[in-house]
Amino acid sequence: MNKYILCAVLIGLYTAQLPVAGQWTGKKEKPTETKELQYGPITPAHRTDDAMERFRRYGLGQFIHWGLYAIPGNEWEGVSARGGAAASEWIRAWRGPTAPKDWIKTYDNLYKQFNPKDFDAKRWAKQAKAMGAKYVIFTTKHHDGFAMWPSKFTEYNISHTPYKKDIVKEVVDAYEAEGIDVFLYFSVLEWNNPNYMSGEPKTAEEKKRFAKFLAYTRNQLLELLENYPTIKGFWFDGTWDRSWIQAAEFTYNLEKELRSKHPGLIIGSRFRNDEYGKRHFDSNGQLLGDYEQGWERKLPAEYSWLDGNDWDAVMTIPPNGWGYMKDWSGLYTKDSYDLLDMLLHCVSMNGNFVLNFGPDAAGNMHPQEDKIAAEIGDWLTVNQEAVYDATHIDLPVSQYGYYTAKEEFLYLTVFNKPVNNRIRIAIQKNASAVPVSAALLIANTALPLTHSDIGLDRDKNTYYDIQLPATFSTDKPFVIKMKMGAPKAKADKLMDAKM
Ligand code: FHN
Repeated sequence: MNKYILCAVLIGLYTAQLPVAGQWTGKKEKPTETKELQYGPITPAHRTDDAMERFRRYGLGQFIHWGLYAIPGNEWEGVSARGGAAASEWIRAWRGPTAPKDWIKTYDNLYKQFNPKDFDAKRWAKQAKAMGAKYVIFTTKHHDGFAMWPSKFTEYNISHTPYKKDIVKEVVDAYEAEGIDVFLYFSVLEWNNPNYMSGEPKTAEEKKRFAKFLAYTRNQLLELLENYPTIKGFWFDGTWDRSWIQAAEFTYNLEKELRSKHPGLIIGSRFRNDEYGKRHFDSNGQLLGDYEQGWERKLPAEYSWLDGNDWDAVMTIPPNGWGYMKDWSGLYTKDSYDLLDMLLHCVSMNGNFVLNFGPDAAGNMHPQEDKIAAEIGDWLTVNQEAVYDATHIDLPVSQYGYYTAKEEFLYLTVFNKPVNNRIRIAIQKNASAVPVSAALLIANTALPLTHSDIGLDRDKNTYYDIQLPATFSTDKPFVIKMKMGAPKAKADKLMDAKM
């Protein structure tokens, strides 16, 4: 099999496990019939408790993928795994002509050299704080099964490395000391666990083995809640295999148990499925979990696609690859402008944007990640009012950027400044609140605002023009802050042409 076909196969394998396309590339199809479900949602689709209200206000999160895969950094002895492994944190699954001889054996012994000499969780947490992250999702265990905490349920854990110390605890303590909430990423599937299987257990022996795996998974999750009781939630992954899907009764009861042990725990829609195998949304189209957890390296094009659900979108800076990659050459790597656009895109649709960092084996972020963290932090320092605690507002979509709203204020974060420096705001003609004043947030300078009834035939909107200074120019997104108030007396109804 030549490497291009192999690559296509690997990418296919990697992407095949992603949520069903229809769920994330358009409005959700509503089932035509209602089924009586035993293993449907456990929590209401729109929780109103403090923990969930806090989740809604996060805006920006940090994802950290860190584990043994940081040691190879997507290559080995000078040979790139690009094309041989689907992603850097998937490097254990490196196959084909470029894969090193006895690679799996080599990989499964990497723990013996894991000793991040530069690791300083406090440094990471301070960087995340300065960036403006309000929560962090940290990989306790990825698909390779290596536990970054001293688990009692597997020897394959951090205490058996030269580093020895409990990395999960260090991260939890450091981030919470900075006021950043911690969520724990947990991969259900484990490539190297003899009791794991991707297919449905059929024989008595397979059923016995997989039952052991399910018990092990439950033990580790209860252990994480016991060891780190201050965490706010789990970010589950690796739940797409038939073996897990057929265990709907077990996963339903496990979710109930986790929630009972940790009131307020937040669990996304990727954890489990109903008894018909429906993931993320049950057979009746109801959200399974507290928020939509399928927006991975993709964003909803329209607010209506979300059906009012809470959601997060997780994003890599390189095109793909969540774990450390030494070599970013030849790849389009997103800059802070791209990522701020995605952040405002998410917040304008009531979602959280979670930016991924993949530290190297020594415990350092990639230099490009350091640069982007600082640039995002600088921008948010000045413009954070338009992001944090801001929500979606039902207005005609702006061609200039993204609307967010908070109390009596409307914010427009402009990414596309018109050549005439005139920002035209379309407001529904029957709106109860319209812009009554406008200012440039960055300098708090008032801007001229005029009501422009353009007279578009039968237009259901009216327009408010905000004029930026003719000399205004910037290479960064900027925010126009508008105070909203009751519309003034309507202009006389202009005659429409008799068609
Ligand atoms: O297979 C994983 C992948 O390695 C990575 O952890 C992403 C992050 O959301 N989740 C899975 C792919 O959907």
